[in-house]
Amino acid sequence: MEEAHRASPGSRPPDRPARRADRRMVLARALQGATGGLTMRATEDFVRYLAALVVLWVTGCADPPAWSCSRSSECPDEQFCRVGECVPAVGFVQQDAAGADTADVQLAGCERGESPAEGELVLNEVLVNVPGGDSGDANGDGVRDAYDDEFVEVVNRTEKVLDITGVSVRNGSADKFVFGPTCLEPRQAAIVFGGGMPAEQDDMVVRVAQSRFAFGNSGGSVVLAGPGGEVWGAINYENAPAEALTLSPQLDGAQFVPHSEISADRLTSPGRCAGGQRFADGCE
Ligand SMILES: [Ca+2]
Ligand SMILES: [Ca+2]
Repeated sequence: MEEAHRASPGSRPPDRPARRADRRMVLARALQGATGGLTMRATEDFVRYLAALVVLWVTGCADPPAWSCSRSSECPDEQFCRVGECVPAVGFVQQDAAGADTADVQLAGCERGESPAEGELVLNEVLVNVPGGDSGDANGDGVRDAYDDEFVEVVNRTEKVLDITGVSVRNGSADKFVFGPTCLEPRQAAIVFGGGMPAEQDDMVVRVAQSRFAFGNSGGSVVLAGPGGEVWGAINYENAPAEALTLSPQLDGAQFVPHSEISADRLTSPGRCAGGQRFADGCE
């Protein structure tokens, strides 16, 4: 069932062989013009020889590095794709690699931000059961993936800059991501995706989990914890629907509901209000 939603690398459009034959014929004609005396048959044999050399070069000499990936389905079993590298899916890595390249990183943390008080940073949306089809491509990398597209959305619901350094996201009691030195602007969201290569966005903080979330669909809990381990937000769920669960009302509700109950035509809204607006503009 999972595989049905992934791109099949072996499938090709029906007209692909014909186009390839056309290209080969064009190349053959060009070579024939260049070599003058060769027959079309000899030229085509030469093209096949060149093609064989290319295949040998690609498979024998130019294998991409084993760690290179853009999504977890490209990694070996028991690994997942984290910011372009296949890394072990289990085991926490104490490093915010995704944050290392962002401009707001300071060694001492976010010096211009305040440490959040309880309730100022809110766990607002989680996706633990990725929908099928294009609507499941929450991280926007072009492929729906049952692990990579899981996400946790937290939002600064204050009008001040918050220092979220050391804040963690957990599956149950297991840390899956700890923020490195990070400033979160007023009414800004931070999204942690399960894997892959999510695109950077200028109005939100985007990160990738340090070990695979692997949230269970049948039940579990997602926890937001402060730097000292204090629980700031949590959702305990059973039989999660194939869509996100979001706070109702957004940002200050006491319960989580299926996303489509708030926004009928959207199953997820990572980094935005359920209706698609920026949090800075208000969700009403
Ligand atoms: Ca995706
Ligand atoms: Ca949202």
